[in-house]
Amino acid sequence: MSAYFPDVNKIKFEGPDSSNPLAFKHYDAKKKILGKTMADHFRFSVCYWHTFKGLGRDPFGVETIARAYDHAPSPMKAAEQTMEAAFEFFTKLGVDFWCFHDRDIAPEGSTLRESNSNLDQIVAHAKQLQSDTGIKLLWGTACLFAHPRYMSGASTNPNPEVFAHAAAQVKKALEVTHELGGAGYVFWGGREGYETLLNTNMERELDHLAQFLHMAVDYKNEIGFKGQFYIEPKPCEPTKHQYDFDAAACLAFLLNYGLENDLKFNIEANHATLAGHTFHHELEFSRVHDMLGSVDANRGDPMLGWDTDQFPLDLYDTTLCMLTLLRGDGFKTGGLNFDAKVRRQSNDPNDLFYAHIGGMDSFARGLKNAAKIIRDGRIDKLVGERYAGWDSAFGKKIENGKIGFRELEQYALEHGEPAIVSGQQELYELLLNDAIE
Ligand code: XLS
Ligand code: CA
Ligand code: CA
Repeated sequence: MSAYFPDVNKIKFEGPDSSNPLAFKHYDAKKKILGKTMADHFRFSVCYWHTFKGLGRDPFGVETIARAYDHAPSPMKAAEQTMEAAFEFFTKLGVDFWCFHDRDIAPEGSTLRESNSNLDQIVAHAKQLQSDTGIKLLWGTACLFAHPRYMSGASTNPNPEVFAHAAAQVKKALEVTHELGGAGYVFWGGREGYETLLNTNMERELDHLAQFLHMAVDYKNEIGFKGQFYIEPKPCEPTKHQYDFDAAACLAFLLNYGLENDLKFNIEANHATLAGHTFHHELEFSRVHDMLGSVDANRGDPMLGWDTDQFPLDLYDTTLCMLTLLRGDGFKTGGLNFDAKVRRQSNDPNDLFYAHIGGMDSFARGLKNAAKIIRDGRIDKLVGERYAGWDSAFGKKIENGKIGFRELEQYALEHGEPAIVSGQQELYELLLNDAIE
């Protein structure tokens, strides 16, 4: 298996002093950090859509990237070759997982039946490659946003026939994800939102979105698929106001419709920043609500402000992300999927390796830094001291609901002005900088 990336051998860990760009300097799969191997901490995954199907098209220009696996007499042959190229890439890079949308891996046919049969054929091929290589599926999903039928949404479409088509597509996507032993399934509502109040019945659309997810849960149980369901927040792009805006909006939606035990979150870094949050804010919000399931790693460009899906390199970001994950005891079913794409001017196949190696090394550094912060303990100690009042008998009484406004008024009258204490943000920042390597 060495057809599509002939210049690259298996990527090895060579340590921080290596000058070889096709080697890991920090990601050492078997190295243990805080009792767990790096591979188990990250459960790194490569996404099919950007890495193999993203060919550099943008609103101003056509594709700039030509891949050898696309040279084929038919779209199905190209799909087969792409799958082979993908598994060659996963193996050489040394990741354990991959992710896909149904329409990334097999071309849409002229009927739903034909699309399903295309998918079955490619899935059989993928299953064989999974068993040959030991690489596993982190999650599958359905593309419910590219075809014109979904221009006004999939499950939130004004037309129930479109709802039916989307249901049929998700039914099949669940079946093939199950067939491939997927550890999860993602719902990202690309066009589930609205542009204007004028033509939109928001109440019905939200109800339909929830109904659709309930049906998916029922079908999951019916076929015995044990993978975790995730909902992936994103505020905008392509829809102006998406119903799954951010983690808080998703939580409110799930609670409102009784779905909170059936889905967790797949948090994407660039979606957090588009929502006006930091990546670590969204992760921490999810963690404290026990909703953190999986991560789509990437970064935006602060100068551009749209969904640029660049590979993550910011060590502050990766450190704080790993700190949240470590505090939450890490991934269970989820993993760290690179939902990131090379720039359209990076049209050499080797660029795909540089991109992923850079991302994996950045997260490996983030993990080492986060472990250092935890071992060092100074930040945790300071936070403990900052909230120590809540551990006192008085603080406990409030937390345990033992006293109310009357008693609190009495306390305030007796004790006078509370001390005004520094939040010491600069000290924390200095300690963070001490850890960054
Ligand atoms: C798009 C989303 C999408 C989901 C899967 O912005 O990131 O790729 O991860 O449909
Ligand atoms: Ca994503
Ligand atoms: Ca994105």
